[in-house]
Amino acid sequence: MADYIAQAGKGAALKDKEKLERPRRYKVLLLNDDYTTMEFVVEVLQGIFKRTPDEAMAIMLNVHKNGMGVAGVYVKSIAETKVSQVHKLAQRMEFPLRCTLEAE
Ligand code: TYC
Repeated sequence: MADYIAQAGKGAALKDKEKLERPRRYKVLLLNDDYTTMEFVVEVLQGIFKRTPDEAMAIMLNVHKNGMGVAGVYVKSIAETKVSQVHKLAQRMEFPLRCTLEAE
């Protein structure tokens, strides 16, 4: 086979492989503080992260005890949107709740 055809074949194979790679996932972490109410955190976990009431309670208590915990894992754009939604809602309610992203 001509060299240029073999090269083109390799190039195409590489690009296809890249396209098939699983997109990177990001953990959305909730941080504990002394002022945000437990009730608000549970509401955030249900409303924004679509957790069941039981899951939301367990995640909130884990953050309360250990200082930090995972609210959910998403592709980057969704994770960034969730962080911004949490901050907007917390700001509106005047709670200092913080949340951040961490690559998985
Ligand atoms: N520590 C808070 C309290 O005792 C509750 C809380 C839990 C706050 C989780 C933030 O991410 C958080 N009221």
